[in-house]
Amino acid sequence: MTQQAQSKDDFTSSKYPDIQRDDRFARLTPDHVAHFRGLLGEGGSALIDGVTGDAAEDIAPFNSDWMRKYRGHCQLVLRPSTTEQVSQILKYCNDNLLAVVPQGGNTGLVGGSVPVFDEIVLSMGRMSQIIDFDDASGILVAEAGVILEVADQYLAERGYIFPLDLGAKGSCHIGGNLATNAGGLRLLRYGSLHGTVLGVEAVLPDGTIVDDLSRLRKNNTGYDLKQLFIGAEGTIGVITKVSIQCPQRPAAQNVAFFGLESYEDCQRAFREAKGQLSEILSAFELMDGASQALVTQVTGNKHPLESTYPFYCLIETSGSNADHDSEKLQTFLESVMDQGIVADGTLAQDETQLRSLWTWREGITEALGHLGGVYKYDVSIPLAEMYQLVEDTRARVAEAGLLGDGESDPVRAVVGYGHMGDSNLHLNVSTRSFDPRVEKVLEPFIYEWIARRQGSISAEHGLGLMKKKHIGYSRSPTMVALMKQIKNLYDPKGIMNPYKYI
Ligand code: FAD
Ligand code: 2HG
Ligand code: ZN
Repeated sequence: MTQQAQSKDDFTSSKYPDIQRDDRFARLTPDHVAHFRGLLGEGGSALIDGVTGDAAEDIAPFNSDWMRKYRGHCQLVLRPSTTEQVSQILKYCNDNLLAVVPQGGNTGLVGGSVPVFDEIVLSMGRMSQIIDFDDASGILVAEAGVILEVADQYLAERGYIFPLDLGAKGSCHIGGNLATNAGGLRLLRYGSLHGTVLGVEAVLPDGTIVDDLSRLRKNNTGYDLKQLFIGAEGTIGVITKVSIQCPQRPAAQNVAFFGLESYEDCQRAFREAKGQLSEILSAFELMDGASQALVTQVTGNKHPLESTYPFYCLIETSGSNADHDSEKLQTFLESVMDQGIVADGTLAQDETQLRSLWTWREGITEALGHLGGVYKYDVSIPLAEMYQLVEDTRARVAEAGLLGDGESDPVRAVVGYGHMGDSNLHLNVSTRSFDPRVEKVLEPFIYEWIARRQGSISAEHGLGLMKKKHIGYSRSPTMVALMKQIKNLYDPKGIMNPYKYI
């Protein structure tokens, strides 16, 4: 995926000078590198060493995040292939006060997966084995570095589905998905990873291996400690293995895509979809007209609907009977059109069309990434007010004189889309390049707007570095203090993913 090139000034440490390197942490020496080389073996791919030699080009992708917004100064990437190696690495880092950033597919959108200064990157890409699958129960056990799409293809061949799907599936790891508690496109149907994950194996900073790789659906024996690793964003340990309950793959899937005249109509359509499609509804996604215009601009593809509308919705059904489901969806579409809720709509006639319709929703993030820097806000707000945030932000950016079509206008567009079925909006401010003037107009305005409505400043992407200073908009001082206690208990020396949200 081509993104904008980065310049010297793009280092996180230059852009955010208020973040200072913690001098408690040791600086890497050739002796440290020799130790890791001894641990991981001489094999070429296990270690990328920029300490004793020049490895700038090889290390660059591990230093930069997917958005090209954050960039660190890491000089050493370690790529273990076993849990024991992860344990030995972390123990050594803990003993020697070397800071570590766990990294999966590096698709995170809040700057959590890359170093800020010279932290070691612990990349999980070589821990990519599927360990076990039980055909009767649907329980999959796999290493953390398995790519989400690979896991899903493995399951597809066995009649099952991974209970999470998202646009970055070709790159993100299931360990990274757990670490961010990713939500994705079908949370409406399969629920959160907090419910589907049955077990986790993780390594604590002192090298302790926590074997909680349960394959049990029910297990009420004290605190459910695995939950702490889900959504911890690499701040208390490294997830090395995952056990997850996978549902039966639906025999039939159908997709409808329609245009609507107002956000109120989107809400009415959602209400109708729940009523009429109930048990087969598996996704209800929202896209505004501005987001679709940008996807059209970047891809050059013909939009599925002839006319343009201020809003679009994508509905997916997943069931066991194709004829029954498509009849239901057809009746639904006729009903919402008769009621004047939906202005125009189309139904996918085959698998190719189904995939093509999905690209108009799934492909927004990638398309916008081609146009420059994107400020991303991933928020939960009560449904009735959800789109108002986009309108208020657009008005604010315009008022500040930052929005326009000219090359010198910093902001190209303010767009909104997201998982309407989960009241999760993605507000994206598409700029020609990242610009502190824009960031100043957006923050803390957006966070204050959300806090006033008791929303969440992070619905599914996490806090990372981006929202480190802003956690207080969604969590009380008591809760933040409890989180700090947990962090100190698991990582008393603070070596795990420092400078990030906790
Ligand atoms: P990384 O980006 O490598 O890491 C993310 C965080 O997890 C970091 O803090 C890192 O330190 C930590 N981490 C990674 N692996 C481990 C591990 N094994 N143990 C401990 N900590 C670890 N998110 C959604 O929720 N829903 C979406 O629909 C969605 N769509 C996306 C679409 C695109 C095109 C992109 C680029 C991103 C999208 N995301 C979405 C963001 C999402 O967070 C990630 O795609 C994914 O969950 C991160 O996985 P990863 O392996 O890339 O993790
Ligand atoms: C999605 O739902 C992802 O497409 C990414 O969560 C959202 O890029 C974004 O802001
Ligand atoms: Zn999302």
